Amino acid sequence: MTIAEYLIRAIHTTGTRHVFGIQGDYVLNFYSKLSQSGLAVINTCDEQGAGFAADAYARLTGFGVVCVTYGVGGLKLVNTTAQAFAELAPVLVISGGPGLSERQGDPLLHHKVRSFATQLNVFREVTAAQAVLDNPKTAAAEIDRVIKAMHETKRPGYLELPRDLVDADAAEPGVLPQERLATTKAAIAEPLSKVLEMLAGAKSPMIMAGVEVHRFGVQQQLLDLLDRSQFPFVTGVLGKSVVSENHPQFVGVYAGAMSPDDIRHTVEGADCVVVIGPLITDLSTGVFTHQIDPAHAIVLMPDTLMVAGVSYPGIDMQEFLAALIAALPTHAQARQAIKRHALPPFVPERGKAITMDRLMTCVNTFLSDDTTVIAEPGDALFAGLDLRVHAMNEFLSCAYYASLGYAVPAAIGVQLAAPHRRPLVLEGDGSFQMTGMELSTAARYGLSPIVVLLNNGGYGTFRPMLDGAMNDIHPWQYAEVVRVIGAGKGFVVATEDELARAFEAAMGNTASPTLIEVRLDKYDGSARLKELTAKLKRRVR
Ligand SMILES: Cc1ncc(C[n+]2csc(CCOP(=O)(O)OP(=O)(O)O)c2C)c(N)n1
Ligand SMILES: [Mg+2]
Repeated sequence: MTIAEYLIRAIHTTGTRHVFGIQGDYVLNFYSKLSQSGLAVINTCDEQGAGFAADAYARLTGFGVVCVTYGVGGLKLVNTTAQAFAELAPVLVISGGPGLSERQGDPLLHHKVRSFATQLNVFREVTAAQAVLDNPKTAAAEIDRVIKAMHETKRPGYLELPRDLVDADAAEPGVLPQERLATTKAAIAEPLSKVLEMLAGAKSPMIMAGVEVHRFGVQQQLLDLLDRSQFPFVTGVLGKSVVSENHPQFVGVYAGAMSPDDIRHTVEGADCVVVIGPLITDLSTGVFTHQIDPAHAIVLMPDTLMVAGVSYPGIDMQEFLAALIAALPTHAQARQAIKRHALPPFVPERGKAITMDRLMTCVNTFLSDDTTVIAEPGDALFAGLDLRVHAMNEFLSCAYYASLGYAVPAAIGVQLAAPHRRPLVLEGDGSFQMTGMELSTAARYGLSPIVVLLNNGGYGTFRPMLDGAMNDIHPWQYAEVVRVIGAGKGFVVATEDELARAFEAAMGNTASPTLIEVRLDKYDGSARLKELTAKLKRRVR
């Protein structure tokens, strides 16, 4: 088996069926093998689009692959890979590279930067494991090592394949070291009894679920815990939709002072909070305004448990949850009334100008069991937090690293990973100008995302912080983009009734992309965004 064949087989083993990217001469031979391998190669307009698409694919399926050429392609993936690292999306970056024979004498080959190791060195910072497959004897083992590290850490990996080794024979890999040791029962017993004691004494306990519930595959355990305890629960921003938001115990998304009052009161008034898999970041807590007293908190992280401020390192989240569910007394009925935060129904008012808050109310009514919302940083994300998505993993956002340009490419990854789903992109005009051309990729592969483009004339997020011409952008005729692409439907709406009609048409168009440009006031913003920007304002000056 050649190195290329081994690598392709390894990709197949992960369950991945699509590879995103753009070729170049350093990866051309490998690309041709990829295209004959039964894996679907998805050519995006730009490498960043491929990286974001693979990231969304990985968030849904557990593994994504992006394949590019050396330097000009690879280095464009640094940002998307950094995001995948920060937000736990296992994306394998495969880069072609100059052949080993070409590297002799350190010549100035095209796409080289400082040395032939530059790209590898850059990727060391943003991946969990890396390898240059420059030795046929170890290449297969190196591929296995990188993929194993990705599965364990849920973070990206990097493989560079010199072009003259694509067809080299790969030696069979040795056996990899065994999985990390599971924690023993003894380690769990003491913290478990403390946790049970805290929960038994609590009058208003609740659960807060974070993104790691999804990444580390404990969604079913969360559901079992909810069922057993009957506690109300909220999610964090990144954890939105870790389980269905139609769950009867779901209250809403908690983000510190950036939360509606009812959600805040439920969380901050609780006398015991079980926090599972949180990423406590500035943007997800209204700049660290969350108020969960560590003395009343039980915090489960993938390999550490905190009980009332005492840390128990080395405890496996999955194992502890299983023990907790088994030991917790069953509560057939909720001990407390669930006060669920809900958006009102949307009855469009004819001729009335649209606001962000009303837009979200409208979007909410159009969500179906198959809709997957991808909300871009900016007000699209913050206003979108109160949407009630129907099923698990139906709200995607890069709410921590927060790179603009994610949403349209991510929609491609979502619909290829789950063809029955309908991606609904919520994004700003500024963001759309970064990677909106990937709608062309969606059209090429027969996908049908709906893009709701919030046109507020530029970088609205910053206007309350520091206004000026730097927040303005060139006004495009956004709905005309579908004509340039030669596929899809475009709408421009400014009033509530126009919006409702455009949405109905969009839902009916399952054959191609739909773009709805929503004209908003330059200074309009959701309540959540206003709260966040007021806090951020103090930090920018
Ligand atoms: C790649 C990238 N560049 C810059 C930023 C900084 N940034 C955050 S929000 C924002 C404005 C986004 O404008 P738009 O997409 O129109 O959304 P709005 O703020 O108007 O809701 C910018 C430039 C970023 N997060 N990511
Ligand atoms: Mg904008």
